[in-house]
Amino acid sequence: DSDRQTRRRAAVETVPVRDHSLAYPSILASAKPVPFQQPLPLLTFSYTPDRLLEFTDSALRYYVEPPKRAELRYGYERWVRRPEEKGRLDGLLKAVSKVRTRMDAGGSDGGAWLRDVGVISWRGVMTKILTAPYEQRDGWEMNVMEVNGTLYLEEHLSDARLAEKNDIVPHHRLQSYYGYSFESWSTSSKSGPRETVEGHLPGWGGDVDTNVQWCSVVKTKLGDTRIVIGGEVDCVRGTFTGKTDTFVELKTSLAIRGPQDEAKFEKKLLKFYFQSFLLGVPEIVVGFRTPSGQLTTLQSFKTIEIPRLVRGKPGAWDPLICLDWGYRFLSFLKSVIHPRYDDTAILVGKGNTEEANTKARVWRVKFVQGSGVSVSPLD
Ligand code: 0WD
Ligand code: CA
Repeated sequence: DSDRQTRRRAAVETVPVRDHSLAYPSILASAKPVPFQQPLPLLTFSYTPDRLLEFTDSALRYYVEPPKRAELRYGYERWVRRPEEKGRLDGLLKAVSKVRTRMDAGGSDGGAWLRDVGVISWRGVMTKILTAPYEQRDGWEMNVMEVNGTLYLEEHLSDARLAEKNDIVPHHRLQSYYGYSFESWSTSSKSGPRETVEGHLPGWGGDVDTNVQWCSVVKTKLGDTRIVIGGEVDCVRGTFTGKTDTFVELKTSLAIRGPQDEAKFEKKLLKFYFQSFLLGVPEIVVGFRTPSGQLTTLQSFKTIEIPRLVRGKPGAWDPLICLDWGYRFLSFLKSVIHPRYDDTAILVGKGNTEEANTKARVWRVKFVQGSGVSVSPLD
């Protein structure tokens, strides 16, 4: 039982992130470059307006140039808004199981590859983990399940937090609509020149329904850890090649009017960068807007060039710090959570390791901004 006690103690230990975010120059020197493998797509799927998951590309959109000075407020009253949900893994698990069936049927060793996956998660969760060293504003919590050596990470939103997110002030609600509206102005359901949507302003791609999403599932590797990530892809440029090379991420941001705005934008680029990097999205198109939602300019960024753009600037960040931190974070999780087979038996009070080994256990990870993460078992 001393083993068990040791683990309980380890489980509440905090790994400080403070050093990463505050002692920036010294960390620069000490961060080890952790390799991140180019993400390879496994499959794509769509959510329908009824929020049904189907293995089609029905929700795939094509990039088109938005009209000059487009009004992002357009269509706000007709927005079909998906209520905030808990960020459960169900959809991703469905997709992973589909990948497994396809691979087994195809006779490749892909099934074996999947059995050796260390982490399965939505992209949004991985973005939160990797950008934590620079996060000064928001904390987060996640649930971690361990099944046969694979860690399943999902965001944890308390009921109170969820209610809060669903009850945002109208002003913020409108701002988040601007992002979706920009997607409508900048995409079309067919490739080629945009078709006019009946009864709407020219260039409008159709009313916003946030139930509808096109998602991609990729496999990648951080250091020696194999990771499967799923996430939403806004559109493709030209055609969908089956690879990630034509994926485009769309963003809106307030037009930059001075050095302070610029520094703020460069900070935002950290999240833009990792969000796209994690799915292998090579291009990010940013629509700059006025405070009242009129599009002013467009700027396209090559994802891989973003770190160089911010280097040495006031809002500077270094992706190597994030990857190094991400690797340490996952190693820490594994060291706390991964029971050796015989330990699992002790923990669940069973002699039969086979049986014990298939029992999922849930852990709660808490990240406190500027401080660090802690992990504890959920009993
Ligand atoms: O509701 C939640 N809290 C979560 C939902 C947490 C985690 C995942 N999800 C769902 C997503 O809606 C999606 O179906 O999981 C799937 C994959 O999401 P992801 O790609 O991992 O999500 P993320 O990278 O955080 O966000 C990608 C886009 C956002 O684009 P911008 O450009 O704003 O980053 O997904 C959309 C949004 O367009 N999105 C949402 N839309 C409506 N409600 C939400 C939400 N809660 N979260 C993300
Ligand atoms: Ca987007």
